[in-house]
Amino acid sequence: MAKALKEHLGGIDSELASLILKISDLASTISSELTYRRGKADTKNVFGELQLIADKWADQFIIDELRKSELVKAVVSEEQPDLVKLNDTGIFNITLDPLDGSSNIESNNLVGTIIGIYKEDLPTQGKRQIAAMYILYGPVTTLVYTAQNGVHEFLHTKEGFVLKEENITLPEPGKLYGIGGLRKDWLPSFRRYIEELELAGYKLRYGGSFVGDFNQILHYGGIFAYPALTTKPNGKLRLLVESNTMSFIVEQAGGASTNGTCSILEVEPEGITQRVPTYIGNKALIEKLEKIL
Ligand code: P6P
Repeated sequence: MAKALKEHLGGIDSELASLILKISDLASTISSELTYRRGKADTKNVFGELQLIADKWADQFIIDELRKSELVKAVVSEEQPDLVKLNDTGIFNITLDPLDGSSNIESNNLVGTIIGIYKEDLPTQGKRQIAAMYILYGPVTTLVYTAQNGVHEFLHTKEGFVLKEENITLPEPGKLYGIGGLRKDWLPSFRRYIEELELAGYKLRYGGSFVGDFNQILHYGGIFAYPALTTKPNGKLRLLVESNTMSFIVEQAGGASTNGTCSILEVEPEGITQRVPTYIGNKALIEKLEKIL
């Protein structure tokens, strides 16, 4: 019988384990509600992006459930304009992208929930995370987490989340590349770097959701990037609620991240809405890219 998530979490701090388990309990409700929470809301998020009904519902649902847990002090969410205070006696601070890639809901492509867990008050550097996780709503629902104990993946079954793979490391040298933005807007040096990967036989996999595209890199190796663009020097991805979480996971899986000059986890946030050029994947690919950029 494959190990249950609760058993796997037995080796970490008990309050952190309780929080991760509490979050994992939300997965089946979120996944099933995607069937019904469809269409556009009539509001925009702090990034000026049109919110979907599912974005707003998932955001409120997760925040309400975290509040009930009494484990969480505050949340920074992609769908909230400011930090949301939950419990003064809470232990953890959370970064949250409730439904990353939600524009994929209409076309039934991958979406997911991205969560970073801190004890430090937010905003703070990504290296201060004590755990990071995501839930991926796809053909099946999976959960990936690290509590600085390696990266582990669980499959949602009728019996709950059971271990699918533990201590995941990025396969070398990797097979895939997935790059956001328009090719014409990539920096020339970056475009040449990608053309070299193409000549070396790397295959394009880009699905419009960071969490889904990252999950492919975790399993098959390669590089994902939402790069600096000539039109958007900081790219598109949000430092706190997207890039820091995935960078923490990839570095725990033997990979690397960079904003072009240093690990994304080292970037000192200037505020909760900061975007960051995001390059993430096999260490050798990231090191080579940093030299070029
Ligand atoms: P584009 C989703 O909105 C997101 O923030 C990431 O999940 C994804 O990688 C990116 O934006 C997709 O952006 O410009 O390709 O639609």
